[in-house]
Amino acid sequence: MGMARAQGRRLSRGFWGGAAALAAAGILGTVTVANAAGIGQPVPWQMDLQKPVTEVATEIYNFHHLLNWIMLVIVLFVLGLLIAVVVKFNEKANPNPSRTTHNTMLEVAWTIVPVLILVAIAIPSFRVLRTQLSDPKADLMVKVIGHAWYWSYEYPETVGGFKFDANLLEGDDQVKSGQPKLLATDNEMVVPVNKIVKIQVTAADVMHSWAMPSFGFKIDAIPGRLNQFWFKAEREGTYHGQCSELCGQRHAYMPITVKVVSEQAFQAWTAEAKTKFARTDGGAKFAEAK
Ligand SMILES: [Cu+2]
Repeated sequence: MGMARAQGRRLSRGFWGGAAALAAAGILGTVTVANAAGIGQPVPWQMDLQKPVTEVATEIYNFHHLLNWIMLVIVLFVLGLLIAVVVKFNEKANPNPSRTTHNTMLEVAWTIVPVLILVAIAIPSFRVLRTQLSDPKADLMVKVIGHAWYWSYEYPETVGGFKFDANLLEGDDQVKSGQPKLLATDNEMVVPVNKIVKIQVTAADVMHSWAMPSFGFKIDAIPGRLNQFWFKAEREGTYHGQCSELCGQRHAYMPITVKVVSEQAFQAWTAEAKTKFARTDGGAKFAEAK
């Protein structure tokens, strides 16, 4: 028993060594977070997730960072134990190994502590799910249709009833626009800021997926089915995403661009879009939504 206690002391020294390493890594982690990514599009050498601009994305972002910290603590703790074992309990340093096989306190601890960690993870995890599935009342509905290989958007009669395609902006057009390569489209989906936008997503040919990193979601576009998701962008700007379901030859060339604008700018846009784009008969048809 005396030997076990001595081992316990040695283990605890390993633990404090790990804790010191953790502090160092914490400083490193802060530096990484400071090198935060761009808004609405990735940047070269990006380490972090794209800056979130919706409630759902913010919760996912925070949850992601919480998990990283928990992971870091566990990894360093295990690393500390491993180093302690290697250094202090090798054959040379510890020629007469202990024959101890059970330690009730230790066994209870290493059962309870992981359970507590999982509970601590489950709580914010379910909170994110609840926000995602909260399904608030829509201020604007937009129908999104995936095609091989572009997206089209239909706006309801309440804002003018029109539809248009959004194709990849390439060549000189892309260079002149100053928009990022392979991420920008000729026509953008435009939505008002701080309004709940619901999208109903389907596909005309094969499966696609409408994904917008800074809004914190991707949703499958499946022929013959209608998927629905909501977002409330809290910051004006231009946001880029990509088709995220391998859909064929030009899968990498059907980006998504969403412009989040003020209410007035949105009204100005719909007034223009009404004449510019093809009219839908009585506006887009939407599925019954809560
Ligand atoms: Cu696709």
